Amino acid sequence: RVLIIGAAGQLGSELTQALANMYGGDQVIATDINPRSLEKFDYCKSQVLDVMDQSSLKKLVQKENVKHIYHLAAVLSATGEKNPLFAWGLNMDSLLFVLELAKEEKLDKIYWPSSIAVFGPNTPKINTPQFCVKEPNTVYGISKQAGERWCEYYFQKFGVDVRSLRYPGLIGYKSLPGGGTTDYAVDIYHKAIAGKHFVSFLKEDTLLPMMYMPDAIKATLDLMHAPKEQVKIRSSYNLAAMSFSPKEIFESIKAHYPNFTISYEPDFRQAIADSWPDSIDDSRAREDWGWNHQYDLQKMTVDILEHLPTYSF
Ligand code: VAH
Repeated sequence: RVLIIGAAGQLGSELTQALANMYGGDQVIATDINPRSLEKFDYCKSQVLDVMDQSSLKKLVQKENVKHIYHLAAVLSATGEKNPLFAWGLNMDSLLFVLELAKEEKLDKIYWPSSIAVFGPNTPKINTPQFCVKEPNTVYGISKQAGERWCEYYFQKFGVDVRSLRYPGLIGYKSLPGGGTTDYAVDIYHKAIAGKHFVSFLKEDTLLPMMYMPDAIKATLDLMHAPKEQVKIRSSYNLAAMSFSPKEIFESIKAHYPNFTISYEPDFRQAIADSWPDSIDDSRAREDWGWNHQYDLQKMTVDILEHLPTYSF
């Protein structure tokens, strides 16, 4: 069976559906700490799980004969800065336990998301390479960098088949904006279809690597189903699709909503965004296991504006 930890999150909400479509709902167990959030998982098995509750997690893995774990639970960048030690504890202790569990229970595969947040202010900003200086200055980024080191360690030392992607900002319409610095790009669509003015917490020219959720789901499943020998990088793969700024995404929406308006009020999240790259070189993912993105900004905007107005949360 396939276990998703943090299934009700932005990535989990869509990845769980994709995994159930692939393996059948009875083979997928969606878990999250928030009981109410599990109501939407009527197409697969679901159960409340606090990822920090290690004995419950171990019992669940044994009882349900889990062979794959997608560990998606984490505190994101902006929220993490408000509660650094809690964010570090949750992000790190939970990963270490999942890796140890994979080793002890001889699980087949583990998936754990990393992020462009592993890059810091002195990382090359344009076409950021797969291997480069990484001095992240957010708790979230520090936890993702440390997590990458642990993933590679458990693969090399114990043969745990853990795989990972450094996601850019993920944009989707099936979950509400969360605690991410890139979540302005989710919120902007909600404001547009509600006929409201949008206040951007990032400056208009803040370029960030971004990806539409269907591309992120495809990359995740492509990586997890690639033959083992093709997965040559066991820290985490750079992954990219597009880069845009608040002004550019606003313009792409305004083409469909001519009366839409924006203003810019940068806050603490500007410094986080400024510490991240403008664009990412993901040639290794494309070479090693055939990654290829489908969505650019215009195509994403058309798809979101088509679906969001009638999507029920
Ligand atoms: C965040 N959405 O903003 C996440 C992501 C690259 C950004 O890691 O924290």
